[in-house]
Amino acid sequence: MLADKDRIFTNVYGFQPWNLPAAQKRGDWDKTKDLMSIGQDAIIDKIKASGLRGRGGAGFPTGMKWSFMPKEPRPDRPNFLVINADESEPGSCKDREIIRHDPHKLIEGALIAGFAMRARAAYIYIRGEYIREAETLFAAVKEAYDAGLLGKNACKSGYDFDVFVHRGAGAYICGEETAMLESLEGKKGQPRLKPPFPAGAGLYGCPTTVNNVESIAVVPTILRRGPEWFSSFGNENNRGTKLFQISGHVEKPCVVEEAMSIPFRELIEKHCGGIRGGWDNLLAVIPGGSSVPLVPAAQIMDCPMDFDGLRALGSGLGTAAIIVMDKSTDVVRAISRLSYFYKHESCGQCTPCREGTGWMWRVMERLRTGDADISEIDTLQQVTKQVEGHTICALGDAAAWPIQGLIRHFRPELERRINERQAGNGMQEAAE
Ligand code: L3W
Ligand code: SF4
Repeated sequence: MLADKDRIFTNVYGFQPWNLPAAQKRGDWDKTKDLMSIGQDAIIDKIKASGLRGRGGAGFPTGMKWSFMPKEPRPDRPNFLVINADESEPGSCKDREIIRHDPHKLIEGALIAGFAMRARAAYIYIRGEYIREAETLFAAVKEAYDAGLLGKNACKSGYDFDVFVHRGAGAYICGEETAMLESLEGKKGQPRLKPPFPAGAGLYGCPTTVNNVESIAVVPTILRRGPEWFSSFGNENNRGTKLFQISGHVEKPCVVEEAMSIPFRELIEKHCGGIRGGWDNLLAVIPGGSSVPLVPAAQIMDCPMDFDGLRALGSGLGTAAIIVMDKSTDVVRAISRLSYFYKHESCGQCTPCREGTGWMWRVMERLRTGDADISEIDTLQQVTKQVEGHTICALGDAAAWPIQGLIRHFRPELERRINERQAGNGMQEAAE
């Protein structure tokens, strides 16, 4: 189990105030100027050496992403940092805890990361439903300005840096990085085709890096304690500590910071008091937020909870939002409900996603009630393959993968429902 001394988010449960004096007592904003004084490229090298991979779902190496930014930005084309706080993935609730209770880790991280990539400013795009959290963030940013930590000559570093907080308006798709840029520009939040990636043409057409809240909030601690310390946790290519969010049928749902690669069973035993009704009662787990396929109980027990361990099981770490389902779960209904979510949140600009998500949801509903033909299971599988990889953004994949996982692991359950329904219909016809 991760020792208390190795936790980055020491106030994640809000036992202490979030405000600047309390944050400074916890070590935030301590000699930030010294951290910056090693220079921009040295900071990027340290983040590369730490092995930090993006915490927003895709796991892209953070230091490498920063290195894509121009080293000599033109005055009329400044670099920008955009921080993705549009946490809307079903099951995800970690960035909320950081913003609620440790906002200064994020703001200090924004300054250091922004400086490293020669950004003029950071925009924090926060989910519209996070009303209290946005209030906290606005207040924390103001504290930082008032104390001279942001703005002109931030932290007396000689570097000018602004942080703007921007509230979303309740669209899941604005969490997709290029839809977020559109939304920040005041347009309808619809994803752009990539390439160009944001580092080439991002906010207002300027070089931009989009990072998740957790990715930025861990940066000051990595620099203070050293990249070797961070990379001492987790398996190769899956380094560091990580906020896991565990919901569903465990005794004690929670958000907890643990070492990356902790085995599933250990994580649940140590922090959640086990599975409701005991381990034999576990049915399946969605390990990374609703966008990744579920994994049946028998496969996940000893799996290292990291990018590669879960990929080997045909799933993914995603945002590390672990949704635990015991045997009382109607798993077909659960996945059908997720299908409805993606249909509802599709921005509608590309046909496979706009038409496919609705189509997949309607078949899922028929499978839920058993009113489908048995051949529709294969047809549904084929349609998910036609959506996956054929859309502008990852929402199409995210809608397809949970269904693929269901068919892969629970086909007998789908067939049982259809057969029982048909047998029931047959008996009714015979009685008539
Ligand atoms: C420059 C290249 N930049 C890639 C950058 C790219 C992006 C990052 C990762 O989706 C996933 C998605 C959700 N030159 C580059 C490059 N980049 N190649 O690297 O890119 P990508 O396309 O792999 O992923 P993405 O579009 O950022 C993120 C999944 O996460 N997810 C849900 C997330 C939900 C939240 C939330 O609620 N807060 O984050 C869960 O699994 O489905 O697959 O920055 O520009 N050659
Ligand atoms: Fe919009 Fe869906 Fe296409 Fe993404 S995949 S751009 S959400 S229609």
